[in-house]
Amino acid sequence: MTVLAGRPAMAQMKMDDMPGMGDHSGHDMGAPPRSAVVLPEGEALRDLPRLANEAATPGQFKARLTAGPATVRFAEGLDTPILGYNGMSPGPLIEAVEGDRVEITFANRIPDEASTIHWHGMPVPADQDGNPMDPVETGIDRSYSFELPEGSAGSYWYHPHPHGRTAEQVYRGLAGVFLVKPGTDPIPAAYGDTVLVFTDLRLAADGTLPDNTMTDLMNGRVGDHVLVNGQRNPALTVPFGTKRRFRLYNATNARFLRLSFDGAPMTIIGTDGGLLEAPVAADDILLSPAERLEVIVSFEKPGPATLYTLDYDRGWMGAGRPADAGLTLLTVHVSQTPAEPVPPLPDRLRPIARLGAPSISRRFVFTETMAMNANGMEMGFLINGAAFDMGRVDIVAKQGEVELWEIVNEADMDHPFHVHGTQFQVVEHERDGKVSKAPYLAWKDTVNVTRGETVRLLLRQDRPGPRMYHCHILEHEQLGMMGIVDVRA
Ligand SMILES: [Cu+2]
Repeated sequence: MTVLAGRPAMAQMKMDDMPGMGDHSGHDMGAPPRSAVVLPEGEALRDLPRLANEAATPGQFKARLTAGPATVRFAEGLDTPILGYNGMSPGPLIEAVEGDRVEITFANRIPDEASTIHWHGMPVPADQDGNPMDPVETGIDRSYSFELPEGSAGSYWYHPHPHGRTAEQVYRGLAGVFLVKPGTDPIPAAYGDTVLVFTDLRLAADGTLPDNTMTDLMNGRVGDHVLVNGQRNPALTVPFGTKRRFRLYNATNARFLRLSFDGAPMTIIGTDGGLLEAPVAADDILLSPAERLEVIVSFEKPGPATLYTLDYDRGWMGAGRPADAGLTLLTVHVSQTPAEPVPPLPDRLRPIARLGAPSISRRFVFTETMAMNANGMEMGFLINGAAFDMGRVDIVAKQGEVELWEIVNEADMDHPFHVHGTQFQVVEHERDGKVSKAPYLAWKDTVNVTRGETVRLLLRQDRPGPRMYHCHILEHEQLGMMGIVDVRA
């Protein structure tokens, strides 16, 4: 971290402006208080409710999503006010098929706040992508419409992206899954298709969601309870010999999840933008905020198999680094009953065309700055020395041209990098002069850039218009770590 003296901060926080920094006790410069609220565990894993398709015509998906206040009961006897889509968090699961025409009417019923819906990772036109430049004011309905091109099947999601309020609206509950299915799926249907969405809950003793503290703004908000589909350590029962397809979503603001299944081998079959070319065995996986992975888990022996977290040091400012390791997120009870025989996983899943030689290369340097002055602490999360400015185009790109982007992390924390409007291919990582190739060819929209690391990726924007690129620790995005690429025909 660079310490600046007397320089105007690009993203300024003054302690007396901050929620919880003034009069009430319990919030201070240090770690947020860890709540003693106990959440029930071991309930049956719930399927995410689906958003019903109201279209009568095949090939169309039409529905309505209303964002607004809702109440949920995470713990016995405590009502928690949240924000939900159609009254729920995670929001309803949207499932559409490649080639579908999608029209979703968004009704913003969040009191006194603008919002948007950003279709994270999806190939939608720039003016349909819920940019901060296109706010939907409270009380207003707007329609988002787009087509899902052939080849776009993947594990996408949706969440708000309003200027300055994304982090808060997401931790208050606004995020949902958007699955795009292919016409024909190479993964055997007998493996099922189970979505696991990870969110991160901090619950005060009175059941409310506390405001962000200074620690949250520096590190990103990390809660007390990692939830799976809104539940704490839910349970699933399967016959032994089951192979199950899981889609893992990190929908937290800022929690890095290094995960493993104990006693059940895991095979990666897909990333953010859909299937890999071939399956890849993995002992453990890292899901940084906003990333997704598809895995096949083989439950080969009877008994419990748990999905749990391993330690991962993503760089932490100040006190209160949360304990990352040893959290049980999901418990699978593998029964003595043998499963019906299932087809094997195919050796080849689909071809991925490698993006060709880039016509231009660009460099994005991530830094953090901090300064103390008479007004309080000023922090900046910057890209190429600048904080986000909605009125500024940072770079101009040409539609349809392959570009090489070099993301350089000169900061003290990992920053997961995300670009809107397209999927990219990671080429290599460089650290201390040592270059390592990406382990497999894949379509991704979010990649973690560890501190001190450089990630090189190839991307092509096929649709014109302004697109955001930013750190997906949402508090960092809010404090300036975002830019605009204007794609021109
Ligand atoms: Cu960041």
